[in-house]
Amino acid sequence: MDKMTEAEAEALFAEIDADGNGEIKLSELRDYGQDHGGAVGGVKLVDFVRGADTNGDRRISLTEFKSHFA
Ligand SMILES: [Ca+2]
Ligand SMILES: [Ca+2]
Repeated sequence: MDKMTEAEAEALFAEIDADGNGEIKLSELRDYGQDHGGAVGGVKLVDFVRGADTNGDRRISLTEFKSHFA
């Protein structure tokens, strides 16, 4: 997929992080995916989590998100 700018990645992160706590959890991803065809930035959710969650806590921090997308 195409890389985003850092600002675009931050905007997308904020959109997915529904409760605004600075971490994306699986339920937030699922809710987002339901409105966006099961994909985030063109990446399937399961692959997204596997790729972006580098420390394995099953939540995506903004740092992880940006290092994955931007
Ligand atoms: Ca959250
Ligand atoms: Ca993580």
